[in-house]
Amino acid sequence: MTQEASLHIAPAVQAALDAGRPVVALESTLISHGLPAPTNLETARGLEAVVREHGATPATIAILHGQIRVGLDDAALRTLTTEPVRKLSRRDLAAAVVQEAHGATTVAATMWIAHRVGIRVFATGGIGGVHRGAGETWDVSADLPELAQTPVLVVCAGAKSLLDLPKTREYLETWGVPVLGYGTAELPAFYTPHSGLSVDARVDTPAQAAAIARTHWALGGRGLLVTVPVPPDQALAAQAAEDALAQAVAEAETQGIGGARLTPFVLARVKDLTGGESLRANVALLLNNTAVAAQIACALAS
Ligand code: PSU
Ligand code: MN
Repeated sequence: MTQEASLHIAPAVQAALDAGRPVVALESTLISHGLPAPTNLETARGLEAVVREHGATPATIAILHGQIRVGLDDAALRTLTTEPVRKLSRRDLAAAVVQEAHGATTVAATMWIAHRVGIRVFATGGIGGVHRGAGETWDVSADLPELAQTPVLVVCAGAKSLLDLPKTREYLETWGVPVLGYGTAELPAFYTPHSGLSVDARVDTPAQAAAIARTHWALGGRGLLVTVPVPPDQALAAQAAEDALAQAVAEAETQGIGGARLTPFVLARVKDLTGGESLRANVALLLNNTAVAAQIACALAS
């Protein structure tokens, strides 16, 4: 398969996989399109450091010059924050490879690549989902069908209320994706710990999450979500988050911004509208999710 020629696994990641040691995949869309500079590069480095501190190997995934890369060095992380980089979901991978482009992978694309190389745990901030108004626009993130078909455990802080959370929840139920709450029985809503929606099961330790993942896979299940509330001291006030998101979504609509550009636009607007508070919350929850993912990866490997 020609695609193999364009897949490169970093030696440290390959060594860990060969030895059965824990590996945590990290996505790159949040670096290139989700966070502003210079926070994005600092965060990319910080997430890798957190994985290492917890005894696992980080594997940040992206496409550089058309090559699928699993595990990035610092020069590659810098490229993702300084050069033009496409946002790549599943449908975009082949064109980026053939056209030798740089691309940052979404949750969907990262999950798929992680699975292909044998990585089972992946940390991110928030997943994409069913957008508000999806009845008209049909805007449903490719992250959802990927969770339905690819056996990777994804650790996130829930999804933003920019999305239609009840519909997102329904989609996951329909397609058999377990939604676990880490230390909570309520689905977190990214900037805040509360959505008013329940999770399918609560877990309180990495070992409990790992046991459910193992059993889900043994039963023929595919993706699963572990949702971790934003650390309480970093959470946004619910109303402030809701107001900022509503205003950003309305502005996107007025300006005709939709599709793949919607989430990056909304994230940037919410940051300005909250005076940077949303950015602090975003970074804090990313670091926290990544620590939980590394602990789960260790539990799965033992
Ligand atoms: N949510 C965030 N930050 C992000 C994303 C989501 O808080 O950076 C990114 C993730 O990479 C996710 C993608 O997979 O947006 C979903 O985009 P879309 O809705 O276009 O599928
Ligand atoms: Mn979309």
